[in-house]
Amino acid sequence: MTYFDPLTRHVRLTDGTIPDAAAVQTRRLRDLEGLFVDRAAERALMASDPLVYEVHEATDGPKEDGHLLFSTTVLKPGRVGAEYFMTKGHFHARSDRAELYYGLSGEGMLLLQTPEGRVDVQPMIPGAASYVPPHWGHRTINTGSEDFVFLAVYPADAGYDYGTIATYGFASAVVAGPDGPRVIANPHYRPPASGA
Ligand code: S6P
Ligand code: ZN
Repeated sequence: MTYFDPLTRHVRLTDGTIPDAAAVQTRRLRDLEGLFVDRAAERALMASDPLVYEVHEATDGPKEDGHLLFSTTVLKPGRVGAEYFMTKGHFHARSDRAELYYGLSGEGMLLLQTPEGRVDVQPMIPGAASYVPPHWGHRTINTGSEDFVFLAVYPADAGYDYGTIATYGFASAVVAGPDGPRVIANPHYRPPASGA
């Protein structure tokens, strides 16, 4: 038997970074093209192509059944029109793989959706531990005025299916309303004919 060595990573609570991160993924507005409700506002902001979020991947452990991976997401504050900055959102390539999110700083929402288009929204604040059950697509949204940072822990073989969200979208979007964040229907959502 070959054993994988235990390890510890320091997650900085001040800004969500992981000093010994194996990798840092950067997502700018260009990487989210076509995902926001207000396409004119999206085009207008594209000229400056702002940083929307970073993913700090703690380890590069084996992407195999039985292992876990963990990372932080640092989602910047900002809006495209009335809609808050958000992650691309994905299903897991192995869609039966679950995940746990833990809010570290700032405030946001976790938007979840089944392949048939049933939506759920979980508020996320520091200390909130939110469960993403198997088969739910998931996206996070920064509804605050500071960085929204959370830790994600997921099976190493979960993988990513971005295509389903890119094709059909989420049925809901989160926008700034007069009294704070509002969940609205996404006019661009195209329900899958018989589940994605
Ligand atoms: C991985 C987990 C997160 C996201 C990250 C960025 O399963 O859900 O680490 O990858 O929040 O979101 P996205 O949708 O761009 O991967
Ligand atoms: Zn995930």
